[in-house]
Amino acid sequence: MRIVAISDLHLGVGERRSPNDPPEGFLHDQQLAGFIAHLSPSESEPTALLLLGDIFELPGGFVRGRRRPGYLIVELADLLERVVRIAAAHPGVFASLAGFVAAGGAIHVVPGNHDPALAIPEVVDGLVGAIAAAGCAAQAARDQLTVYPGAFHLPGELHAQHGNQFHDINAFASAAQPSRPMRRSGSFCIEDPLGSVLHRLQLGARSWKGLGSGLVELGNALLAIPVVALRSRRSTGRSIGDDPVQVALQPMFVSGSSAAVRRVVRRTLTRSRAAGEPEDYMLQGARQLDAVLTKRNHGVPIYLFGHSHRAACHRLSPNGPMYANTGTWSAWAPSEGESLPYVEITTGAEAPVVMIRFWSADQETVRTS
Ligand SMILES: [Mn+2]
Repeated sequence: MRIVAISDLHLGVGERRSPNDPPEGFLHDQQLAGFIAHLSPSESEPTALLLLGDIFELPGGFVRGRRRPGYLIVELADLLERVVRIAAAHPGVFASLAGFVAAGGAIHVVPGNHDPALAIPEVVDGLVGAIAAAGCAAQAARDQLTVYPGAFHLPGELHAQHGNQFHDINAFASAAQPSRPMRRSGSFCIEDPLGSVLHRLQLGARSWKGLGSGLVELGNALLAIPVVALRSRRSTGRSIGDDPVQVALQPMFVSGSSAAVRRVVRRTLTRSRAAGEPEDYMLQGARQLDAVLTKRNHGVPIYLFGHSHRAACHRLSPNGPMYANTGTWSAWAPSEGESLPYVEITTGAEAPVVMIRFWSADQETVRTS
């Protein structure tokens, strides 16, 4: 079985039409459509496409909604409308997904911190509908698209999750279910990690016009800090049981929130994005996760993440398991340079194989690093 993984596309609603729209982060529609068309699954080579988080700009991320500190409150109708608008802004991508489904391919989706609303079944229905509308049978889309709550785990072969659980400012207290229905029907309460509050704060601070809303966001951020800190402390004390996915989703791999707040202040003062990142958090998190899973006999030879936007493929330690990262196809790449990365995993052989590759519109020049 071949698993092809990409992440962090940050597909938005296209050009910003209102301040409530997140900025569009994806400019490679043609390349992505060509890439997905090229995957063409066959009986001799069954292929699954693994979409490893932050594929869509659905709340959290940059998207506005009503708020209470530490949470976003979003109407289901607005979420569904946003799915439709994202599909309309990226017709080639959705048509290629429909083509992939029609050819018998399976699509596995793991939500990230920019699309936690994918944990809501009605939103998944909306996504299925948008793919079907782009050119495949609704039943096929429903049967072949699966959303996994927080992580995709193949025992003995592969563990894949978005990776925000290792990132103190972007970790969810309950990553398997960051969205909860509100008592008032039709709206959902979604965890709003500090990182997304701060993104909005930065966007607001860029213009005088945005200053008013920036101040509101600042107040919100300050109120959210103790809520987020308390939330993650509570979830850390919770008994985690033995299920490898539940174990992997605990925000136990991140340090306390005071270090995060100090970094964020430094980042705001120096206006340097890099100043906001804890060092090597993804590798540290992956090593700790491997240690915890191995102790429980759930260790795997391949750990796969996204979120950092840095494509990678190497061993976690000499003779240790492999660490791979899908990087990003969005405009928010950490540097110019290598682009359009994907990770290919072959399972079912004696030992699963993982490699990072870079897509070029001219498929002849696809190369392996
Ligand atoms: Mn992310």
